[in-house]
This record gives sequence, structure tokens and C-alpha cells, in this order.
Amino acid sequence: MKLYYNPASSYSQRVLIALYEKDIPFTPIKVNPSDPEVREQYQKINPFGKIPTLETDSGELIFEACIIIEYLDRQFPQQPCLLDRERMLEIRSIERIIDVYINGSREVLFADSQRQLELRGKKKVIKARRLLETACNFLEAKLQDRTWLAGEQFSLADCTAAPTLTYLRLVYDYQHLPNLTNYMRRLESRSAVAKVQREGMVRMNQMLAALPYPLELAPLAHASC
Ligand SMILES: N[C@@H](CCC(=O)N[C@@H](CS)C(=O)NCC(=O)O)C(=O)O
Repeated sequence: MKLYYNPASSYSQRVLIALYEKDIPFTPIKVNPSDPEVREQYQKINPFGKIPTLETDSGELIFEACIIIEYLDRQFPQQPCLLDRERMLEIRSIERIIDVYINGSREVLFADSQRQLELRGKKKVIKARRLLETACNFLEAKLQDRTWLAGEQFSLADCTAAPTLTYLRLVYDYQHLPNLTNYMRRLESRSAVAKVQREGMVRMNQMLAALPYPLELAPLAHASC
């Protein structure tokens, strides 16, 4: 099984977390779709030019991070079970909320942070920030009485949340939300998440250094007792 990915890509990281959590062997193939030559070749594998893509041993190509994780969970039933049937709807709904409202808004805020000052903060950005705040508050409420986003078992929703909430700290510091902040600390204490963060850091730091307007990951403050 081959995974076409990039260590700094948050969508790739979702899948890597699932692979590491389940200890599934795979062949990693690093791709940089922003290189035009690489992109042209890669589009023969994924016509959208998006990473990640999973190629199964029978040559089937699977696109979209959440579908790849679903495939892995079906084929490799070992723990953790990432899409528990009983919690399926909630897991999927949280995954969508993170992908669309948190990650989507994060991308809008990121693009805005790289515009000239006088061009920033337009209507679309204000709307994105509102959606982002609503989605973070939604997760904060979910985490009131549970360890992971869909209950006591680590799931697809958490594979999606870990890289998204890491990169979110570039443009939005959510540490006024204690449940979400403590949840991020719990995520970082999982070896699969820590490994993915370590592997992505080098490339991410290179990308941050090349930005016209500098950004930094807001560090997670230490937990108060
Ligand atoms: N909906 C896709 C999104 C994947 C995606 O946007 N990947 C980014 C990297 S994080 C990418 O390939 N960007 C290159 C491009 O858009 O050309 C998924 O869930 O896998």
C-alpha cells in the first residue's frame, strides 16, 4: 500500500495519524504538488492534484483524507476503531464541522494574513471568523464531558482535529477555551500525533520562513493545576 503525501500537509497528516495509530505498514511517497513538474505527473494519479492519495496493493486509488481513513478502518480492524458504527453519525458530523468550518475558515484567515494591511478584514473574512468561533465553541461544548471528540474512544474526528487545531494556532489562538486547549494537550501526548507533528515541522518552518507576512504557532500554555 502506498501513500502519496507531504509531511507538512494537514490532510496528509490526518491519514498518517490513522496509519500510525493502527500501526499499519505502508510505503510513503513524498509529493510536492506546488512544483509544476511534479504536479503534472501526480495528476495522473490524482486528477485533482490533491494530497493525500492511497494506492492499495491491488492498484485501486483512493482520494480524500476521510475516505482513506474509512478504508483503512475497514481493512485493518485493529484498535483504535476509528469509525465505531454506534457513533458513526456523530463522528462524521464532527469531522465535517472541523473540515468545513474550522479548516475552511482557517484557510480564509491565513490568506487574509498574507494580504497588505489595507486589504485585510473584508466581509468574507469576518464571516469566516464568525463560523470559526461558532465551530470552536461547538467543540468546546462537546468536550465538556468526554476525553475525545466523539466520546471515550479516539476516532476519525480526532485524526481530523489534531492537524487542523495545530495549524489553526497560526491564525487563531483558542486558548480562552479550556476544554479545547486541554484536548489539544491530550492529542499531543499521543505518540502518533507527536510523530506527525515532528515530521511536519521541518517543512512547515521552511514554509513559514518564506511568508511575506510572518506568522507563528501560538504555543500551548502549560496546564494550570
Ligand atoms: N478534500 C481533500 C483536500 C486535500 C488538500 O487540499 N490537500 C492540499 C494539501 S493540505 C493540497 O493537495 N494542496 C495542493 C493543491 O491544492 O494544489 C482531502 O480531504 O483530502
